[in-house]
Amino acid sequence: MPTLYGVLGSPFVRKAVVALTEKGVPYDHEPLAPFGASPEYRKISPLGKIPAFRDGDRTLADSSVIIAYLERTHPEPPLYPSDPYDYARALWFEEYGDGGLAPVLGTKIFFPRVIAPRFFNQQPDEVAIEKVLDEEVPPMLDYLEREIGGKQFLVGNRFTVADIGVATIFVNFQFAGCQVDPKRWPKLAAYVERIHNRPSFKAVIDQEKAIFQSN
Ligand SMILES: N[C@@H](CCC(=O)N[C@@H](CS)C(=O)NCC(=O)O)C(=O)O
Repeated sequence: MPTLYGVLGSPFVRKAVVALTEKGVPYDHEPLAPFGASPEYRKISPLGKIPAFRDGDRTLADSSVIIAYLERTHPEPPLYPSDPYDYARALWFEEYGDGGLAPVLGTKIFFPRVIAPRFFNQQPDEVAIEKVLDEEVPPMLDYLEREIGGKQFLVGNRFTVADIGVATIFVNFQFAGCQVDPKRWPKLAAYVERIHNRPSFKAVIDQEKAIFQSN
């Protein structure tokens, strides 16, 4: 059975968990914490980041890479569109989640509010966080509101890696006590709720709630 390395709570570990669940792949979970990765772990994940993945003697790092591998080893149900443009757009939204949303909603809001007090004994700078919420977050939510429009999914009328990559960050946003204001961004708010209610997302979110919403 393959092994997924990385603690729950990470938006990137969650991406891999959702993909594994959607594809019905059984796996062992090694809840390895990030930061201060051992030399042994760096052999699998050279940047020391989570998630990483082991499948027999094959090892991989990076959530996007892991999902791309799973798509080839377990093609059903597909998580990437077959149309070339839709395929590229799905990759774009995954990248928008990883490289656009995560550094803001994850690193600047979830990390200082949830992880730093809990694990590093540091209190959040709420003034800085409110500034991020006022200035950096709204243009991102405006963009996604426009992109979702009247659609159920971001790309190609079905659940894809685009939805995994974008919706995962909003789990951390919510654990940080934030929400997508349904009055200002009604389509995005409904979309996030819909994707988070899929069985694959819901199962991992329920496990994470037990960690992050307990005292
Ligand atoms: N592009 C990577 C990002 C992974 C990542 O940044 N993971 C964070 C935890 S959420 C991490 O391991 N940080 C530890 C570090 O940067 O040393 C992916 O998609 O897997």
